[in-house]
Amino acid sequence: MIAPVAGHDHHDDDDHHDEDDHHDGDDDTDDESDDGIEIETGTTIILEGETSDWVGAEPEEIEGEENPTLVLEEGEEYEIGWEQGNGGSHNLELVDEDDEVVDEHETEVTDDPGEDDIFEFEATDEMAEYVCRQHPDTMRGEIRIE
Ligand SMILES: [Cu+2]
Repeated sequence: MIAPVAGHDHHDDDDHHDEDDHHDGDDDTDDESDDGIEIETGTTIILEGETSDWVGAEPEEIEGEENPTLVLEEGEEYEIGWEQGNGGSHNLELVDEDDEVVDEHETEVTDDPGEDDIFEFEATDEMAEYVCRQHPDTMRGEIRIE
Protein backbone atom coordinates (compact mmCIF):
# COMPACT_ATOMS: atom_id res chain seq x y z
CA MET A 1 0.00 0.00 0.00
CA ILE A 2 1.44 3.28 -0.99
CA ALA A 3 1.60 5.85 1.74
CA PRO A 4 -0.33 8.98 1.05
CA VAL A 5 1.84 11.72 -0.22
CA ALA A 6 3.11 13.56 2.76
CA GLY A 7 3.80 17.19 2.99
CA HIS A 8 0.93 18.17 0.85
CA ASP A 9 0.29 21.07 3.08
CA HIS A 10 2.12 23.76 1.18
CA HIS A 11 -0.11 26.73 1.37
CA ASP A 12 -1.00 27.86 -2.05
CA ASP A 13 0.11 31.33 -1.49
CA ASP A 14 2.39 31.60 -4.48
CA ASP A 15 0.30 34.37 -5.83
CA HIS A 16 2.86 37.00 -5.11
CA HIS A 17 5.83 34.90 -5.82
CA ASP A 18 7.37 36.62 -8.75
CA GLU A 19 7.78 39.87 -6.94
CA ASP A 20 11.48 39.50 -6.49
CA ASP A 21 12.63 37.97 -9.70
CA HIS A 22 14.73 41.02 -10.34
CA HIS A 23 17.27 39.88 -12.88
CA ASP A 24 20.63 39.97 -11.30
CA GLY A 25 21.95 41.27 -14.58
CA ASP A 26 25.38 42.83 -14.79
CA ASP A 27 24.01 45.42 -17.09
CA ASP A 28 22.35 47.40 -14.38
CA THR A 29 25.21 49.74 -13.71
CA ASP A 30 27.01 50.16 -17.00
CA ASP A 31 24.25 50.82 -19.44
CA GLU A 32 26.06 53.89 -20.60
CA SER A 33 29.29 52.24 -21.51
CA ASP A 34 27.41 49.44 -23.22
CA ASP A 35 25.68 51.85 -25.50
CA GLY A 36 28.76 53.93 -25.99
CA ILE A 37 29.05 57.66 -25.92
CA GLU A 38 28.53 59.61 -29.09
CA ILE A 39 31.36 61.99 -29.81
CA GLU A 40 30.68 65.04 -31.89
CA THR A 41 32.67 65.47 -35.10
CA GLY A 42 35.86 67.45 -34.59
CA THR A 43 35.97 66.83 -30.86
CA THR A 44 39.27 66.38 -29.07
CA ILE A 45 39.06 63.25 -26.97
CA ILE A 46 41.39 63.19 -23.98
CA LEU A 47 41.97 60.15 -21.81
CA GLU A 48 43.92 59.91 -18.60
CA GLY A 49 46.43 57.09 -18.30
CA GLU A 50 45.74 55.26 -15.07
CA THR A 51 47.26 51.80 -15.75
CA SER A 52 44.17 50.17 -14.25
CA ASP A 53 42.24 51.72 -17.14
CA TRP A 54 41.84 54.76 -19.30
CA VAL A 55 39.68 57.36 -17.65
CA GLY A 56 37.81 59.82 -19.81
CA ALA A 57 38.79 63.47 -19.33
CA GLU A 58 37.34 65.31 -22.35
CA PRO A 59 34.77 65.93 -23.67
CA GLU A 60 32.68 66.13 -20.53
CA GLU A 61 30.40 63.34 -21.78
CA ILE A 62 33.17 60.84 -21.08
CA GLU A 63 34.57 62.49 -17.96
CA GLY A 64 35.27 59.96 -15.25
CA GLU A 65 34.21 56.99 -17.39
CA GLU A 66 36.54 54.01 -17.29
CA ASN A 67 37.53 52.84 -20.76
CA PRO A 68 34.58 54.69 -22.30
CA THR A 69 33.13 53.29 -25.50
CA LEU A 70 33.49 55.97 -28.16
CA VAL A 71 30.83 56.16 -30.84
CA LEU A 72 32.20 57.88 -33.94
CA GLU A 73 30.88 58.63 -37.37
CA GLU A 74 32.62 57.02 -40.31
CA GLY A 75 34.64 59.40 -42.46
CA GLU A 76 34.63 62.19 -39.88
CA GLU A 77 37.70 63.75 -38.26
CA TYR A 78 38.45 63.69 -34.57
CA GLU A 79 41.41 64.21 -32.30
CA ILE A 80 42.45 61.83 -29.60
CA GLY A 81 45.23 61.81 -27.07
CA TRP A 82 46.03 61.27 -23.46
CA GLU A 83 47.35 63.01 -20.44
CA GLN A 84 49.10 61.80 -17.36
CA GLY A 85 47.00 60.02 -14.80
CA ASN A 86 49.02 58.01 -12.33
CA GLY A 87 52.53 58.77 -13.54
CA GLY A 88 53.08 55.56 -15.48
CA SER A 89 54.41 55.11 -18.99
CA HIS A 90 51.74 54.66 -21.61
CA ASN A 91 51.00 55.09 -25.26
CA LEU A 92 47.83 55.18 -27.29
CA GLU A 93 47.02 53.09 -30.34
CA LEU A 94 43.92 52.86 -32.47
CA VAL A 95 43.57 49.22 -33.47
CA ASP A 96 41.37 46.98 -35.56
CA GLU A 97 39.68 43.74 -34.53
CA ASP A 98 43.00 41.88 -34.80
CA ASP A 99 44.63 44.36 -32.43
CA GLU A 100 46.71 45.81 -35.29
CA VAL A 101 47.34 49.54 -35.45
CA VAL A 102 45.14 51.30 -38.00
CA ASP A 103 46.77 53.88 -40.30
CA GLU A 104 49.83 54.22 -38.04
CA HIS A 105 47.71 55.84 -35.39
CA GLU A 106 49.97 55.21 -32.42
CA THR A 107 51.99 57.38 -30.09
CA GLU A 108 55.38 56.86 -28.48
CA VAL A 109 55.52 55.35 -25.03
CA THR A 110 56.15 58.11 -22.53
CA ASP A 111 55.47 59.07 -18.95
CA ASP A 112 55.30 62.73 -19.94
CA PRO A 113 52.65 63.13 -22.61
CA GLY A 114 52.37 66.43 -24.44
CA GLU A 115 50.92 67.85 -27.62
CA ASP A 116 52.64 65.21 -29.74
CA ASP A 117 50.54 62.63 -27.98
CA ILE A 118 47.34 64.12 -29.31
CA PHE A 119 46.70 63.37 -32.96
CA GLU A 120 44.05 63.80 -35.60
CA PHE A 121 42.42 60.85 -37.24
CA GLU A 122 39.61 60.00 -39.56
CA ALA A 123 37.16 57.45 -38.24
CA THR A 124 37.15 54.32 -40.39
CA ASP A 125 35.16 51.16 -39.90
CA GLU A 126 38.39 49.24 -39.37
CA MET A 127 38.76 50.84 -35.99
CA ALA A 128 37.63 48.64 -33.15
CA GLU A 129 39.47 49.73 -30.01
CA TYR A 130 41.94 52.12 -28.47
CA VAL A 131 44.61 50.59 -26.36
CA CYS A 132 47.80 51.27 -24.40
CA ARG A 133 50.36 48.73 -25.54
CA GLN A 134 52.02 48.79 -22.14
CA HIS A 135 48.83 47.73 -20.38
CA PRO A 136 46.75 46.09 -23.11
CA ASP A 137 44.68 44.03 -20.67
CA THR A 138 43.37 46.94 -18.69
CA MET A 139 43.81 50.10 -20.77
CA ARG A 140 41.53 49.24 -23.62
CA GLY A 141 38.26 50.69 -24.75
CA GLU A 142 35.88 50.15 -27.60
CA ILE A 143 35.46 52.30 -30.67
CA ARG A 144 32.12 51.97 -32.39
CA ILE A 145 31.79 53.39 -35.89
CA GLU A 146 28.36 54.35 -37.07
CU1 LIG B 1 49.29 52.14 -20.10
